[in-house]
Amino acid sequence: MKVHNIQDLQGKGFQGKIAFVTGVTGQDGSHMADYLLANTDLTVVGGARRLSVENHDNIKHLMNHPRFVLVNFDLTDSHSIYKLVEVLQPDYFINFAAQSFVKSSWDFARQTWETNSTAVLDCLEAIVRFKPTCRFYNAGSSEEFGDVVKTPQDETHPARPRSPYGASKSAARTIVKVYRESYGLYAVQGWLFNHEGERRGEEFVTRKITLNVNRIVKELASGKTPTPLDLGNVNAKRDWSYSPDFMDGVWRMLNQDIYNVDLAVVRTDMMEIYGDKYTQWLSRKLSDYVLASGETHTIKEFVEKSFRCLGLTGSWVGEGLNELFVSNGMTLVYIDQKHYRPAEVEILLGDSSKVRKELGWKPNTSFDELVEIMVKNDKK
Ligand code: F7E
Repeated sequence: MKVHNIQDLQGKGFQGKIAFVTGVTGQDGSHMADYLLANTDLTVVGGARRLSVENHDNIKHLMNHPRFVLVNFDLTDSHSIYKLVEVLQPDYFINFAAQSFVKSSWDFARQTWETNSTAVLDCLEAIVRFKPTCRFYNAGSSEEFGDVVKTPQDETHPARPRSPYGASKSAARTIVKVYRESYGLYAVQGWLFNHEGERRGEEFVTRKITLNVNRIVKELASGKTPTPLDLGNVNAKRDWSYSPDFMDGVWRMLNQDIYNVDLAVVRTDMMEIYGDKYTQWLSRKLSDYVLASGETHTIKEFVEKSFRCLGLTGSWVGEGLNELFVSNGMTLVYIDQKHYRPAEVEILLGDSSKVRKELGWKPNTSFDELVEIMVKNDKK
C-alpha cells in the first residue's frame, strides 16, 4: 500500500470534505474508515505510525479505494500533529490511536500518558491554531469509571479510574472539555464500553479466547491432549459490543444537531435562517455520550459460549487460582496469576439511554452474535 508522508499531502486538492482518522491500522480506526467510506462522501486520510515491518492487515481491502489515503503519522510527536493539521486542513479529526491495553499501562505508564493524554492536548492545540472549525473526536473509555459507585454507569458517573490507562483517558476528557469551552471547539469524547470483533488485537481477552478455543478444539479433533488456555480474573464482568456498531455512534456524536455557544455570541443571522431550531440548539450543548450494549457478562461466560459455538460443553471446578474449565475429564482452561492486574475493574455495565434517545443510536449485534462472529472468523 502506498504510504504518504505529511508533506506529500500539501496541495493534493482532495475532493470534498476530509476526515483524518488516527490509529487507522487498529481495530477501531479501520472500522471507522470503512464506515466513513461506505456512508459519507468524505475523503478519508488514515494516520499510522511508521514501522519497519508494516502491519496493514486491517486496511488491506482499502488499498485501491479512490477516497482512502494512508499517511505516516505519530501522535507522540507534536510537530507531526501540527504539520498534519496545517497541511491537510481536515474537517474531522477522529482520534483512535492510543496505548489501549490496560494491563500494559502499569509497565508503560509514561508512554500511556503521553499517547493518551498529552497527545490529545497537542491535537486540540493544533486544531485551535490551524483549523478551528475542524470537529474533533477522542476515544474515551468505560475504564474512566473504574471503581464504580453505581451500576449501570451513565454519563453522570464520576471518574474513578483504577489504572494508568483509565487515568490517562480521564485526563484527556478534561482537556477536551476545557478546549471546547475555552475556544468554542466542536470537540467530544465518548465513553466507549468494551467493543470487540474479528480485528481485535490478540492480547485482549475476547480474541485470546476465540483464537485458543479454536486451537484447543482442533487439537482435540486430531486426538491430541490439548494445551490448556491460561487466563487471569475470569470473574470480571464486561459490557461487550461489536466494534463496527460503535462507529455509527461516534459519527452521530460528531454530527450533533447543536450550535456550540459556550463562548459564541448569539447570532441574529442564524436566528433569521433557522428560527426556533436555532433557539433549541442554544439550549442544548455539545455532549459526550456512553456507548454500550446494556448487558454484562463474565469472562467465564465468554469462554463457555465460545466453546459451545464449536459444539463443546464443559464446567468450572475449583476456586480462585485453582479454578479450571474441564470437559470430558480434560482441563481446557486454567488460571495463571500473571494475568491478574495490580488493580481490577470488577464490573462494567453501561447505560446508553441518553445517546439512544438524543442521537437515535443503537447497537445491532447481540452478545451471542458477537461471540459467534469472532469464533467463526478465527476458525477460518
Ligand atoms: O480485559 C480480564 C481482565 O484486556 C477484559 C480495552 O479496549 O476495554 C478494553 O480494556 C477483562 C479484564 O480489556 C485475561 O482482567 C482475564 O477484567 O480484554 P481486556 P479491558 O481491560 O476491559 C476498555 C473499555 C478499553 O478502553 C481498553 O482500551 O478480562 N482477563 N484473563 C484478561 N484480560 C486479558 N487481556 N488477558 C487475560 O488472560
